[in-house]
Amino acid sequence: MKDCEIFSNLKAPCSSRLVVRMDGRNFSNLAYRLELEKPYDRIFVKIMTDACLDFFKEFAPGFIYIFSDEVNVLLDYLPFSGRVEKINSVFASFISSAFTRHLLNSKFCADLQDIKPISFDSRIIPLDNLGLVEYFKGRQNEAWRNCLNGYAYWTLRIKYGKEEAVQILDKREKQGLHELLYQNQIKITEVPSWQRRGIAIYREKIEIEGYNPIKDKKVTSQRFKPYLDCDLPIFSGDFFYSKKIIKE
Ligand SMILES: Nc1nc2c(ncn2[C@@H]2O[C@H](COP(=O)(O)OP(=O)(O)OP(=O)(O)O)[C@@H](O)[C@H]2O)c(=O)[nH]1
Ligand SMILES: [Mg+2]
Repeated sequence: MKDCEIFSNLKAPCSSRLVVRMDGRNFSNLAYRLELEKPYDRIFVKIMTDACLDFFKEFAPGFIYIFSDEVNVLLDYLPFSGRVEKINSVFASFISSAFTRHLLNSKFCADLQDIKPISFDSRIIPLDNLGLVEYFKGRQNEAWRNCLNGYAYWTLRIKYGKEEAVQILDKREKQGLHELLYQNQIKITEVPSWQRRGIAIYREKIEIEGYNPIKDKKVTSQRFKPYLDCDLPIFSGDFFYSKKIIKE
């Protein structure tokens, strides 16, 4: 029967770095059932980032980028010998469990009777250094589109039904959306940076003061701590190289 496990030998190439992208399954329905604030719910975002901090501590990736129900993990190493089935299944189940744990500890825990078990899908994207920068720029553009559309959609929903709002959105140019929001007192370029540009987790160097009893003097040492960055710049090569997320 082992012969039937035909995908078990499928391996990611060891010459590239890997991004694993996970996405919450049917989270539109979850948002509806939990009555999340629209377009952004701070408690939902905290549950997502807390789950990702658990992930960061467990698997020590180089970088995590989060927006909406999407988690992008950049790995510094090849886990599970690069076995695709193993990486996808372990990572997606870990993030689903971590998310569920934080959901149960949140104010939503009283409303969970009608909630189906949480799941995330997962896919692997092998990339070289140039591809990595382009990839994360692309995901950040998607976060921005998501922000613009989210605000525009929920502004339209005040006056229009679901289908009508979608139809109006489909017809409007990007500039038209800015104007629509502006007329409704929303300056989209001034909403919090984490809504426009997403959130990241990476290692930040910190200095720790200590004491060396042999030399009888104060010493400083350097440690790396996971850092939750809610005020990201627009992604560029500079960002990834200066933070040592990508090395030359
Ligand atoms: N109200 C609210 N909804 C959110 C928030 N973050 C994510 N969502 C919801 O999550 C959905 C994520 O989009 P998708 O991944 O395309 O939709 P999905 O329903 O998860 O569909 P699949 O991923 O294909 O299973 C959005 O459409 C929102 O409905 C939030 O902060 N507030
Ligand atoms: Mg989803």
